[in-house]
Amino acid sequence: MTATSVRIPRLPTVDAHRPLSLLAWVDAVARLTEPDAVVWCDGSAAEREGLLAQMVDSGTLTALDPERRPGSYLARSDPDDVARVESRTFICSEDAADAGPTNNWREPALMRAELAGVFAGAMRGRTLYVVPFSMGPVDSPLARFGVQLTDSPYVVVSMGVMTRVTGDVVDRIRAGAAWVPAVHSVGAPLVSSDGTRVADVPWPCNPRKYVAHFPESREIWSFGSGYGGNALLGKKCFALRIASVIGRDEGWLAEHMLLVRVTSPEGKRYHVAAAFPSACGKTNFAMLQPTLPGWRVETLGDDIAWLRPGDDGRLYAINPEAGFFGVAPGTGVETNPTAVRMLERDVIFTNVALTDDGDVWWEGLTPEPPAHLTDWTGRSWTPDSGRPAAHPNSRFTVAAAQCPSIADTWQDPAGVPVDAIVFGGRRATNVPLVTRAFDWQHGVFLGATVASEQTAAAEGTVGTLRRDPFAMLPFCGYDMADHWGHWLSVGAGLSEQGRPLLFGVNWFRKAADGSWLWPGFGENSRVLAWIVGQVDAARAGSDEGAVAGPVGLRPAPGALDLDGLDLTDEQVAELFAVDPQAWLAEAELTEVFFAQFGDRLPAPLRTQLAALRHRLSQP
Ligand code: GTP
Ligand code: SPV
Ligand code: MN
Repeated sequence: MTATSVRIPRLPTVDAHRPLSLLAWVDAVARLTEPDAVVWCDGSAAEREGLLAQMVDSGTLTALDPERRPGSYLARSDPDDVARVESRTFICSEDAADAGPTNNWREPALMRAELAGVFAGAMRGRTLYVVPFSMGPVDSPLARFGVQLTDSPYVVVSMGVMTRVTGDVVDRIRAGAAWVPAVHSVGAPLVSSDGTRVADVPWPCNPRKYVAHFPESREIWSFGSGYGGNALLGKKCFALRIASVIGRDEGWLAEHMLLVRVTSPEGKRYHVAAAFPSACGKTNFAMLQPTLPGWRVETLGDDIAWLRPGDDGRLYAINPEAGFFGVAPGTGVETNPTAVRMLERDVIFTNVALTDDGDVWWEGLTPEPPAHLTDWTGRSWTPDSGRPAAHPNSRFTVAAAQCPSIADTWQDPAGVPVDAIVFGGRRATNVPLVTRAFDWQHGVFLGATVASEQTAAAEGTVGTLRRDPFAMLPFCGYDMADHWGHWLSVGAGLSEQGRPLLFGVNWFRKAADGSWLWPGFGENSRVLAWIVGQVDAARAGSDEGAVAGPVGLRPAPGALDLDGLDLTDEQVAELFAVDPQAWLAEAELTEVFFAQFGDRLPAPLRTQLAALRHRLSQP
């Protein structure tokens, strides 16, 4: 037998708590992944233009007609790379218990060894891009830095929209700032191990995918996918999974929430954050055009909020992102005219349909589809094709600054003071239109017990009901029950007057015939007006406008403005109906859901469940 030399790769180890040499890390990852070239990015317009042109050449992007949709492009992904892969998303904490029962835990040393294998040579024939980015305005005390290494130009350009990519971050890191190392490869090397060259495809990816997080060393390793939440590592991986752990340790909250400023007809301003699961209405709510006269809603964020207690006992929030990666289907002039205007130029669309004149279309953009399209898979499509033209999870990527309703304070480094926090899900039955929590602990219970029907934003069967506490089920980097405990303690540390009020909402309740009971979209301003009215009432020490029911406070008769809505008294009653039997049955499920957390379940949540059952059992 002849001795062969076997190269055993090792994953470059880093420790994000301590500044380490960025150069040494980039070098180590390059040695592991063997790219043809290493390119440092600075987020400049020239860099973006160059990458866009390169992707048009390679077939990754189709340039749209510059007359109709200037500066805009269409990407068609591999049909098997269209959503987040929750089953391949891993939390690799030292102790399995720290990941909790709702995450996929993997032993960190084993995962490192496995990743070292899949990343070895993964970038052969490709360019490794170094993308330094900031989550939050670079100068904000709430900002956090990261560096993503990727072999995907689509990811580089998308990161340039969704985060603040700038060389300033490299300077900060050199000066000693902490940063999160994030490595990404599409997992499709262009040179095979025997040295033969492989032809590239428009959307390279790998059927074997990994989205791995190391909470202790605060690292991210993602392999095999080019899709948003799997590949744009500043977003869900950093700003939620890793940031939730940093927030736990530092006393703040990283949440899957939109953020808006609401101005009343009297000119009074409020800030509201809302957590709804993926594809359950955050972008739409963040951009809503109030139908109530005199009200104004301005956008600060549509997906992620970082909330930190201030010295004055209030909770301050920033949107750590710089762009929107929004769901296209359902976005139309009737539902979200603001988004339609936002998408007029400089947009990257992924998996929508292409019109014959070089523009885009998706279900819901116009009431009637065009007579002919090229669908998201590149096939010819007509209205009688019997399949959607755009993928249900097709998306747009666009700069936040381009949003017509963006608030002038959206980049305020200090953040904005939050007055109300809303939790919601997609529930055809049971859950009322709006409920105000009795107090903070009850509100945490409302957040912890959110369930929602599965959407197309992740792999899985659309429509099945699943628990999605705080809309964070796929995004919490540590034990979910600890997350609830953290919420309880953050709330307890706020001042009585400064503490936001907590609410539950459900825009998705259905009538017996399957139609929506509530018109939604701009009409949600009616609910928002009641919510901020409750903030005023609570600060004045009153419960005016609310009446107590078994599941929480609801609008008193006449307190929710329904003027001009085409709703019968029966329909309004149905919107708010609480069926004690159905709720008691759901309480059983909550008990089972809670039980998996064992001793980590905070005692106040057990108390809340008992109190709910007690109220439901009252005659
Ligand atoms: P992610 O980006 O996945 O986190 O989604 P999101 O929470 O931002 O959801 P988005 O606002 O994109 O809405 C998803 C879908 O829900 C779209 O098809 C919308 O048209 C629909 N939707 C949003 N708001 C409402 C509403 O008030 N009522 C109804 N019936 N549908 C809504
Ligand atoms: C979500 O799924 O909640 C999204 C899209 O906002 S992704 O970036 O893929 O997570
Ligand atoms: Mn989201």
